[in-house]
This record gives sequence, C-alpha cells and structure tokens, in this order.
Amino acid sequence: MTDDGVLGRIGALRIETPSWGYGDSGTRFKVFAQAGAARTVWEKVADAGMVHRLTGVCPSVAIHVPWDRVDDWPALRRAAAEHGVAIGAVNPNLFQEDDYRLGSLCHPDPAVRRRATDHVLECVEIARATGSDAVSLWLADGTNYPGQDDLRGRRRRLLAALREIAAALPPGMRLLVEYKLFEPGFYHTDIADWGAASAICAELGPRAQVLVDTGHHAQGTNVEHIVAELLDLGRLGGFHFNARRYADDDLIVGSVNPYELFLVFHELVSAEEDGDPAVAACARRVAYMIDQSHNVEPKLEAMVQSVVNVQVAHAKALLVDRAALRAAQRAGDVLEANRALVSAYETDVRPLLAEWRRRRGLDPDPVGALRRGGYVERVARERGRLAAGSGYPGAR
Ligand code: RM4
Ligand code: MN
Ligand code: MN
Repeated sequence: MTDDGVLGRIGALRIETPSWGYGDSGTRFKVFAQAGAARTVWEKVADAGMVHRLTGVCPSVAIHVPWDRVDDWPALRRAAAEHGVAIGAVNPNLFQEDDYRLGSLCHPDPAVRRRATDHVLECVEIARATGSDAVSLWLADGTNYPGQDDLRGRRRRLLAALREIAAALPPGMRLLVEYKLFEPGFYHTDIADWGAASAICAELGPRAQVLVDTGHHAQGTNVEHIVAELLDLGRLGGFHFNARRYADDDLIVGSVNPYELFLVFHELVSAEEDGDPAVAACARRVAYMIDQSHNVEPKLEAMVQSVVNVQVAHAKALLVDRAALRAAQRAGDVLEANRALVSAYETDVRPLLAEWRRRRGLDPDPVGALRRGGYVERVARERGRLAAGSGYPGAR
C-alpha cells in the first residue's frame, strides 16, 4: 500500500480504552497509589476523553460492573459524551463474590448459577442503557484439583446459562467470549482456549464471538495463527491488547513483543481485503480494546503509549506489499515471502503517523503532548492521593 493509502486507513482503527486502566491497581503484593489516579467512573471517563483528544482514535471506554456501578446509567452515558467518548463493552464481574468460590456460570449449585446469569443479564441491560453494543465476558471459572468437579457437567451448565444470555441480547448487540489458559483456576479453566471459546460461540449463534486477550496464552503460542483461524471462521469478535512475558501480565501492548503485534495486524489487514465477504466483514467489525493495569507506570501516559504502539503495528501491517507476498508464496519462495513481511515491519512509520496526526489537527507526538499539557498535574491537584480504588483485584 502507498503512503497515501496508509494515511487514509490509519484513522479507521479505533481503540477502546478500559475504565480499569485509569484507576489504581496492583499485584497481589501491593497497590501503589498514584496521585491523580481516577477514583470514580466519572473521573475514568474524563481520563478516557483526554486520551481520545490526544490520539483521535479512542472514542469509547469499556466499563466493568460492579466496579463502575452507578445509579443512573443514562447519566454516565451523558457524562462520557461530554468528554467526547461513548460507553463501550460492558464487562460483567463473575469473580469477586464469595458465592463464586467454585465458579459462576459453571458452579455446581443452580442458585449460584442463577445469580451469575442474572448479573450478566443485568449487564445486557446496562449496555442497552448506556448505548453500548457489546457485553464482554471473561469467566474466572475453573478448578484447582483433578476430580474437583465434572468437566463435561460444567460445560453443559455453562452452555445452558449462555444460551439464556444470548437469547436476551437486543438486536445489534454482541456477546464477546474471552478465553484464558489458567488463573485463578490452576488445574483446569472452563474456557481455556480459542477452540473451546469458538465451539461455545458456535452453539450460541452469530452474535457470540471470541475475544482474544493477547496475554492469555501459553509461552510460545502462535497468536497470529489463532487470529487467522478465528477470522476464517467468522468468529473473531475483538481483542484485549496487552503485553506479557510470563503470565497474564497486562503490560503495555507492544512493549516486549512488537513483532507479534505486527503479525497479528498483518492477519487482520489481510482478512479485511479477503475475497470472501464474510471474512472481510468479520475483520472489519473486530472490536479493538486495551486491557491493561498500570501498576508502576503513570496511567494516562501508559494508555497513550499503548495506543501509539497499536497504531505503529497497524501502520506497518498496512505497508506490507501483499501482491509481492502472494507472488512469493505462490512461487514457493520461502525467504522472499518472509522478507515481504520483515521489510514492512522494519519500516519506520513514525513520520507517517505524525503526518496523519497533523492532518487531523492533533499533536504529532501524543505522549509528549500529554507530558507538556498540564492535565496530569491538574488532576493530581484536584483528586489528590488515593481515595478509592478501581476495584481491580488488590486495589481498595
Ligand atoms: C482477566 C481478563 C478480563 C479482565 C480481568 C480483570 O484476566 O483479562 O478481561 O476484565 O482480568
Ligand atoms: Mn482481558
Ligand atoms: Mn487478563
């Protein structure tokens, strides 16, 4: 693609930021309070608005319930709109109640399953009330010991609950089903991988799609291959972007694995141009979201840096000479094909992105603009030190 072609497509990539990335969070060892960290969902949507003003590509913010619970959901929608953002995916929380010790939608006790199902149904209503078009489900369900529960029994309970939830989705709303290989369960997880997630979605209908959290795989897993498989099945619904080295580290996307991120975007951009209209449509509807917790790094700067990293990977993927790549693939020219990718990856796209931002009336350097702009200092003065947490595990 030419530079002009790339400039025309950079802005098409929208990246949703997570409310929980703006509040204080930590590890299970310590939460380090940051001056100015958002204390309420009202402050989180204000911060999300700031990130959107700097980047121009983050027009929505995901919420987590009950962390972000308010009495008046339409009021939250209006407050977000005043900051220039919409409410994005609504994330039910099925892991922080005593009842969920043995699971939520898979729990052996029907009363607990009822409670969990009702919470997700409530999130469908919250999505409706806030103008969101997605409920994004991550289940912490799993077991710690062989024999603890019946594996197939759990799957059947899960499917029964999800069928009820899928039937309650209003037109246009999607259910995104996230998988994760382990944690908090250490023996088995009920939705451990993309295969299990897509098989479940296939039972639920076309509006149930798989969400790939880039931090939820075993070491060495080929994530871009999973992305390609899900695209071809028309089942890729969205991403939770973050970076990992060891487990579900929730670090800044692209900070340790920029080549992997580029290869993921190469699959997505290729699928957008696929001759099969169903595959192309699936690729164009993918919801790009960040799922990170910033524990030691400044939160807003981390978010803006994350968005920039995603844009860099995407722009490089747009630059891939796909005609040359296909020709090399057809000719069986292994290394020329590989070079077609590597050469796009090695291109410095920073000038292109800076030019795109200038044309949009944005500062060409959003991280620098944030550091110079005074917003961080102002909210630190106004909000002071930690008064309430994000709700994130470990936070107060
Ligand atoms: C999980 C998963 C979910 C996120 C929670 C807090 O590991 O990634 O998407 O909402 O963490
Ligand atoms: Mn996630
Ligand atoms: Mn995670």
